[in-house]
Amino acid sequence: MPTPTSADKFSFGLWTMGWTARDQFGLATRPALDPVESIRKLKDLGAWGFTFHDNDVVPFGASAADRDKILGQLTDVVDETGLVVEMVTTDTFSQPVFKDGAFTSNDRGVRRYGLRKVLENVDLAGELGARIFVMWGGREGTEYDSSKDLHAALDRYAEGIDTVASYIKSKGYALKIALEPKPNEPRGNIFLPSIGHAIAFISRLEHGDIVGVNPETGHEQMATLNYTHGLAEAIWCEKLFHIDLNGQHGPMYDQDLVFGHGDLISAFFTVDLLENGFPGKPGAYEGARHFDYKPSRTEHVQGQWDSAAANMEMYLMLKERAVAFRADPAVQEALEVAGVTGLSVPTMAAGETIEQLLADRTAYEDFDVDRAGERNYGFVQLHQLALRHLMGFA
Ligand code: 3MF
Ligand code: MG
Ligand code: MG
Ligand code: MG
Repeated sequence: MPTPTSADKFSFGLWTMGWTARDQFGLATRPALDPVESIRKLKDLGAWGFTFHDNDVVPFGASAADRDKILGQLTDVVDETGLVVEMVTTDTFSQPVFKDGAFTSNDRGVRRYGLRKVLENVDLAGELGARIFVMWGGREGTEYDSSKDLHAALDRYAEGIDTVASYIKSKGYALKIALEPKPNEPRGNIFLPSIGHAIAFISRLEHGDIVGVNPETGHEQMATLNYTHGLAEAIWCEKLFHIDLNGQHGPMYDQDLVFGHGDLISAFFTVDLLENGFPGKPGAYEGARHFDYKPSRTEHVQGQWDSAAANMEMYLMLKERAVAFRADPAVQEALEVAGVTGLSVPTMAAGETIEQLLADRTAYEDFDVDRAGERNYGFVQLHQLALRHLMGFA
C-alpha cells in the first residue's frame, strides 16, 4: 500500500476525526480527542498540515487568558511536529445566536457580532501564518422564502465578505478567503449553494481578487452535480483556493464518508484532474489535499484513526491508478480516437475572421453532417480502459 509523506500535502480539519459522533438523533459515541494529541497523531500518519475552526480549539466564550494558554499549546505542538496550519476557519453556525445566519441574519446586532467574531479569527489565522481562510456560511439561508429579503441578503453577504477581505488587505496578511458552497443542511436552503453560484457572487465583490472557493465533494454531489467538473471550472476561473475531499452516495444528507468510499469512479476522476489535469496552466491547484470527512458513528478511537489513514491511502491508490491510466499507450490511442486530445485545437484558425468563417463552405454548406453523425467516438471503450486501470486489471 502506498504510504503518505509530507510531500503529498495531506491535511485534515481537527473537527473531522475529532468528531464525537453526536447527531440529530443520538448522543456522542466516543470521547473528544485532545487537539494537541491529534496533531501529533496526524504527523505520525504522514499528514502535512491541519486546519481548525476557532471553537475546535478555543471553547466559545473562553476568557482571554484561557484563549492565550490554548493557543500557546497549539503553537508549541506546531513547532514540535512541523505540521503546517494551512487553513483556519470560523464557526458561525453552532451557537444559537447564529440560527438565522451570521452575515445575513435579519438581526443587525447578530450581523455585527458575526463580523467581529470572524475578524478576530482573521487575526489568529494571520498570526499563525495560515494562507487560506475558509468561510462556510452554514446558517446563511432559509427554510421559508417569506423569511428573507433575498436581494438584501446577498447585499449583506457581499458586504460581510468584502469587509473581511479589506481587513485582510489592510493588515497585510498573506491570506486568501475561500467560500465553501453547500446546497442545504443544516438550513433548508443555504445561500451560495454550488461552486457556480459562489463564483458568480465573487465576481460582484469589490475585493473579489482575494476571494475564491473551497468546494467539498459531498456538497456538490448532494445537489447531483459533478464535483470534478466543478473543480475544473473553478481552476479555469483561477478561483480554486482550497478543497474539502470526502465521500458521498448521491443526493441525500451530508455523509462525509472517507474520500473514495462514496462514488469511487468520480473520486478517480477528481484525483486524475488534480494530478494530471491542469499542470502549469493558470489557476492550477497546488494547495493542500484537505479532507473534511467524519469517522462513522460506529467507530471508536481506533476507527477514528483508521479512517483518517484511509483517506490518504485512497487518494494515493487513486493517484497511482490515474498516473498509470494517462501513461498507458492504449489509453493515449483511445484518447486520440475519441477526439479528447483534439478539443484543445481552437475552433477558429489562427487569425481567421468571422467573415472568413462565413465564407468557408467546408464548414457548413459542404460539411458532411451525415458522416459526422455516424462517427463512433469510442467513449465507452475509453471509459472501460479507465475502469480497468481503476480496478487493477490494466
Ligand atoms: C459542513 C462543512 C464544514 C466546513 C467548515 C469550514 C464543519 O458541511 O463542510 O465543516 O467545511 O466549516 O471548513
Ligand atoms: Mg461538509
Ligand atoms: Mg460534507
Ligand atoms: Mg467542508
